[in-house]
Amino acid sequence: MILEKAKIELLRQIFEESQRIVIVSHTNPDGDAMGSSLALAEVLQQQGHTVHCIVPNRFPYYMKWVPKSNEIIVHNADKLGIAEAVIADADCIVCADMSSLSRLEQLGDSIKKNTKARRVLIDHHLSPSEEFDVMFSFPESSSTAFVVYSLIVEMFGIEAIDQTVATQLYVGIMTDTGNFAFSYLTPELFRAVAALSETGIDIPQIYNNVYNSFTEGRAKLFGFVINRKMKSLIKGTVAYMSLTEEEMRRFWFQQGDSEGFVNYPLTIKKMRMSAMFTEQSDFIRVSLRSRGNVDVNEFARRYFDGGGHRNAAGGKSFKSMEETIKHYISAVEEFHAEGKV
Ligand SMILES: [Mn+2]
Repeated sequence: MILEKAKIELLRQIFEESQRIVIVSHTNPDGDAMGSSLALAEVLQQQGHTVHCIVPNRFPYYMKWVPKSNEIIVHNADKLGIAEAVIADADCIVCADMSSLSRLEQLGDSIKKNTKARRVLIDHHLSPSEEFDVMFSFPESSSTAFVVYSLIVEMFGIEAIDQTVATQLYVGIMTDTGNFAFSYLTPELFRAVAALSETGIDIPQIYNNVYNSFTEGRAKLFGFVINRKMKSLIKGTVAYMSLTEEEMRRFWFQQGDSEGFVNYPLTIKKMRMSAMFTEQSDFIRVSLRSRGNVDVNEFARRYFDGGGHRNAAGGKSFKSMEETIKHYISAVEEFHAEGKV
């Protein structure tokens, strides 16, 4: 990862001039959103700043063990208005693991109201928007946590990474790489992981805390989705699954329970692309995954007003589940006709 000297100096200057720093991350925060935000917050606090982390909505229950996650302010559950107050007061706002303020909905509007705060982007999604004073956007990085690791080492030295920070960063790297199975597994990444491991973090325990900590309802829901809801198209090379609110209630659904389901069809050898449609209160969340050259970032942009990475992207649909699936099927056929899947 090449960090431009001039940009590092600018970031250093922004931080030096900012007593109150707010770090925000995306809706439905995942391990990388939490890990990268918390690690940066921890190091900036060590440096004497007042730092708050804010996410738009709750993170999954199996992430509650992450050190300092209890200090994250959840905007839509923040009855006292603490998030709004710290945003209004902030000298600097860092957006971590997201490429645009529009991904934050109302929280994004509150940020835009604070016109004096400098805005920093630290991210690895494609196509960042131009609303930042300084951007560290690395689509070729496996995770934002790895970008944060590199920035911390460059600005504050490896000594700034204690066990707490190392655990937080490892959660981000582990979850966004699918436990070191997805793209961008560079030697440089493994050197970073080696440095994290030097701090004495308990890697098998971190794995267990994240991947072996679900409820029985989640296991049964998973079986139901794969057995009853998975359908395939284009000679079994494209899959899709859907979950309605009624189905989720039947399995005592808790936020985060369907996380990762979309990856499962790709365990089938000839599968090239997979989609999961999850009903939310006012829209359908679309999650997309693919293998190799099949570009679901392009697919999400074209058909579902979304985006992300080449092999992992997402979007939204404001139609009914039935209409959404119809739209998906015709989109897949068009994509297939163009030789893209
Ligand atoms: Mn990420």
